[in-house]
Amino acid sequence: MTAAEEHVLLRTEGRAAHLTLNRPKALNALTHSMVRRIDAALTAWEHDPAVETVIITGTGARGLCAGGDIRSIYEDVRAGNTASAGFWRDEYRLNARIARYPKPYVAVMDGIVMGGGVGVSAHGSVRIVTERSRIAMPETGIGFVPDVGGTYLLALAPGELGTHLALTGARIGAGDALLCGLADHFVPSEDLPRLLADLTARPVHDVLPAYVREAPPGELAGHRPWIDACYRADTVEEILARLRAHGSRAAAESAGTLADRSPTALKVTLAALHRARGLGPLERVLEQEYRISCAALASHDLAEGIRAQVIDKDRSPHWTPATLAEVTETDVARYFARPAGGGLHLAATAQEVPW
Ligand code: QUE
Repeated sequence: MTAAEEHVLLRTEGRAAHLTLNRPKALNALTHSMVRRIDAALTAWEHDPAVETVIITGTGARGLCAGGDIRSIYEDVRAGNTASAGFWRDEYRLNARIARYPKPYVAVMDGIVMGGGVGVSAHGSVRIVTERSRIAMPETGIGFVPDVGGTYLLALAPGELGTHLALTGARIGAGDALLCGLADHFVPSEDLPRLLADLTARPVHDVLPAYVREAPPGELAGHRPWIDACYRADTVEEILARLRAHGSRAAAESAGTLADRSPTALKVTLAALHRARGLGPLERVLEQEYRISCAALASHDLAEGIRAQVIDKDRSPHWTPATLAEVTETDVARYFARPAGGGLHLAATAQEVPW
């Protein structure tokens, strides 16, 4: 068995085809070979008349997927290599493919679903959350910027909730994921085995209604007033000033979180979200994220952030530049330039594919 064969289990059961992320010691973090294997399975199942529904789940008790294999990215950056660009190319292409997949793609977003895990789930057509769901785009904490279509999804969230989630990397539960448009249905985790068993015999849209329950209420709806008031600003400096001036504990806590994040990542993230609002389809936004990711590969903060959060786990990254004031508009603009190795080009929509 190759590593990819072990790390993504493929099986069909009746009418359902299962993708099971199976790297539980790394919280199912996605490697390049896992991305390629998922893509190959989607190709095979797309043309297999016996397959009616594709389902993605993760093994282990902790959840679907913690993100990308950022240890490999760390080693790549440290060695001055750019293999990670090839990983992102295939990963973002897969994210777009999931969004356009012609069969129901059921994502079981149970437990931890972060970064790359959001990319292989939140673009699906049937996104299920449970009482255990913990969803986040935490990239600014590793000196990176929300990718895998995260800036597309968060730019579409109500008001400025997506700006808050992208900048702070805050984790949300099921109710808030539904509110923010990252998920469609709440199903209690204890009912998932029966739901998946039913999908072997019947279409998802027939089966699902009997399992869907009202989600426990989230927290963000009650925070909309200060989130919208503070985050609807043109600069990170202005957002931080408004959060500090607001006077509520919640706003002060968010200000504290932002103060710990990479100043460069914060400014690039805000610019990426604002630009995403005018880019149109997911594919255009993924192309922008690819330019940003390639630029981040040459940055100081990405390697330092991964070191501090995942390698050494000292949780005290030394960002360079260390303050927002030192990050210039020219520094930010560099993240939106065409990469030296060429950009990513994705067909805009299924309709625009020329056949
Ligand atoms: C931000 C991230 C990631 C992260 C922590 C962050 C991420 C990721 C992991 C992760 C977690 C556990 C593992 C692993 C990677 O942590 O993307 O290999 O075992 O994959 O603050 O974006």
